[in-house]
Amino acid sequence: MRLSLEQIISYQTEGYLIVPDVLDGHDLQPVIDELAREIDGRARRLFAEGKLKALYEKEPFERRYACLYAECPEIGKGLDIRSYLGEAMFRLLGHGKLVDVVECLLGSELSCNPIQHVRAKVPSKLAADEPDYFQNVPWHQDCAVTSPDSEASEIITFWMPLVDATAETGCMEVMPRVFKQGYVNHRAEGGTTIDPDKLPEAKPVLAECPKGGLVIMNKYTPHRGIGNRSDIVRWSVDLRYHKTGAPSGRSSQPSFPVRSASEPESVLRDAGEWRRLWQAVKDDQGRQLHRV
Ligand SMILES: O=C(O)CCC(=O)C(=O)O
Ligand SMILES: [Fe+2]
Repeated sequence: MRLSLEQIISYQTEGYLIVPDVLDGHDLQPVIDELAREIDGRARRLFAEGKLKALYEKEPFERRYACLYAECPEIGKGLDIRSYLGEAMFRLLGHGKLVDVVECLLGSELSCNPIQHVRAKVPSKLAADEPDYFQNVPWHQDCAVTSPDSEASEIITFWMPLVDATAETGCMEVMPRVFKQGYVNHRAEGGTTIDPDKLPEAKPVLAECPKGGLVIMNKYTPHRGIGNRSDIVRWSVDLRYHKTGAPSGRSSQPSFPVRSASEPESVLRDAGEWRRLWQAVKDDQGRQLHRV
């Protein structure tokens, strides 16, 4: 799929764009199956340790993690793309249908940025007493978690839900047009978030997005995740892309080419190599590169 001129202009004017039907169920199923296996493995370990009373094997993907989490929040400890480094997830990062959309905004020399997450936002009623800012993300701009040497880099966020993201399941809210102001001061307390007295006054827009769609955001667009009032887990993946060679904002973590018109053979197709690149990174380096 290519973005239309209207969509490109809308992205450039508003600082975000919602694009439905980029991927179909068939494209997403390998990632969902891989996540389901990861959750199953975690559940079996916790069950063996006596921390879970049941495995909830009959529950569908959208529900099982919530059932497990309700009994044992440890199921989600450290759960992210870089912790399990799945082959299907690697294929999604460079998926042709996704990269075609990226190309419409950034040209044909493209790298996948190392800031990449999978999030399992559980129903709010199950949320632990301790706030979890990875699941319930407060107002921020994505540039706040990049190093300042990437200020001039266009790093675009591609957020995609693995279930329908609605006001009920806990989609994002975005502030349109505000990106033109550039970086707004953030603070680390309360999850990397915009200083409350600096919060722009723009009226937020609900960024509902069906499964298979994308929410694309400028790195200066303020956004947050709203609460999950449903009974299902709001699974989502958020990725970022930048032009190959531009500072990624995470120089100590692996970026890799996903498209190149000038050197097609430079595109990384080997999931094993991607894993090795991540395994060579020390654990806490990403956090140190945040601005606050
Ligand atoms: O998934 C969410 O609710 C927020 C994610 C986010 O902030 C991002 O993808 O940049
Ligand atoms: Fe974000």
